[in-house]
Amino acid sequence: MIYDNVSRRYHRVRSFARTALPLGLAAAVTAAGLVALSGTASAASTLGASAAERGRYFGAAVAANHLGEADYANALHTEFNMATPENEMKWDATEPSQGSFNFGNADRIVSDARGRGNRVRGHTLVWHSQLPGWVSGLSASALSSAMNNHITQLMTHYRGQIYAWDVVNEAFQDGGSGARRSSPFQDRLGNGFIEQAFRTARSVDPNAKLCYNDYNTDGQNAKSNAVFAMVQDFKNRGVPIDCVGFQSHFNSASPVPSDYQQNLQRFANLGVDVQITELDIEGSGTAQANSYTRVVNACLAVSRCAGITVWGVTDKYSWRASGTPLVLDGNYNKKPAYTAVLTALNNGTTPPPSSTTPPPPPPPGGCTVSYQETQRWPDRYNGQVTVRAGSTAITGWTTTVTITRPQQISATWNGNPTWDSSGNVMTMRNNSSNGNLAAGASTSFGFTVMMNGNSTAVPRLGSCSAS
Ligand code: G2I
Repeated sequence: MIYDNVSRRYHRVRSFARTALPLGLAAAVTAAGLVALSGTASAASTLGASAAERGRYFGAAVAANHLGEADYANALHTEFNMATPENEMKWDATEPSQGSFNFGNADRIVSDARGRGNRVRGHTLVWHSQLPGWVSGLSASALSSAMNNHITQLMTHYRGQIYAWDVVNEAFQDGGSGARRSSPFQDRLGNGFIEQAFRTARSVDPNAKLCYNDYNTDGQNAKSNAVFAMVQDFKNRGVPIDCVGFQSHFNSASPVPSDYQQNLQRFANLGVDVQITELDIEGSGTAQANSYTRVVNACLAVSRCAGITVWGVTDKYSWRASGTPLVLDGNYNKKPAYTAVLTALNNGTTPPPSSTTPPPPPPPGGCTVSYQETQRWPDRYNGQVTVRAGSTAITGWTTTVTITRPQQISATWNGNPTWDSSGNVMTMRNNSSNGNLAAGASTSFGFTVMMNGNSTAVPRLGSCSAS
């Protein structure tokens, strides 16, 4: 696997190198590839790395049957730091007959992502589509139990491994009515099925974010107003909901709405995260690129926009392949849309250090490390460790960062991380371009920590060893 390995220092541009890593080491590398141009803007070289530096993720829908294709896996592993199983967690795949669960394909996607320190979105627990026939044949009370059991089995199997679940998907009708969509759940259990699903989900995995996900809700309209009213009601009554997913499937008949950002913001103002969950935009060239730019800029402008997932790695396997809606073409080449996304991400404001306290004076020889938090969101923060050489030059450094559970490191940049078996201790060593430090010179690496309910614990640094 190839990844871009670049050092990052405020106010100083450093050299850029492409490095091939042995598989075991590469597997421990999360989004990588950053180069700094200044203290506030930096030019990362992959989508995931650039998003991570801004406290966000950039993910892709993943199909298990393509993981064995080298080009697919390379593109996935290089560019993206969040994975959503495209079909493998759906009801027809996971519980094709009642009480008999299949997790094989979904497990492959989860372990592929988690093995690289990447996050996973669970998609989806309760949806009218890709629903096996047996579900539609149940009575109301049997369906209620079956729904609770399905949620419980999936969320138990993946407990602690899923960043956010699409608990309920597409429960509202298109058009101007704002009504609920007819489905076995709606028709037998009534409006309360959504609340029931969210309450059940929270009881099974209290650390996973629980999302409502839908399409044609990307701008303000009757459908998004209906979802908005539901989320507002849930927040008022204490029904557990943490996030709203905006699928964002766009084409000429359904372009990026002019009020896209405002719509994301009004949901965020209800006290939920917003996530762009299934982005694709049919088209090509500059027009497509410009639409992608608008979506990325909208997310970056909304502080509770946690990240963006595109609905596939390559046009080749898109559900709308003929519309070439993704950022890599059918041969995994970067399209203008890719460049537009990366540029928009890189132009986003890099959080400034929250404190200007200088690191302690360097000892003779060796190196020192100091920590500062650089930005905080409701659910996560970015930390930065400055590594400074002592009075003699060094050619490499290693230190450790220990986090307190349930906090979890979800992304890193500007170093080579490995984890102990508990996952609590990250050993970070220099990458190929930031190990050489002149006497007294410094470099830095960074990471994102998901707080998972613990907002007070601070990462602890080990000592710095130099070579
Ligand atoms: O339709 C686009 C998306 C809308 N939001 C919810 C998403 O879950 C949905 O994803 C699509 C997948 O991208 C398709 O891959 O959902 C479709 C089904 O509703 C998926 O298509 C299905 C085909 O219909 C099946 O024939 C096929 O067996 O994919 C299956 C697996 O390849």
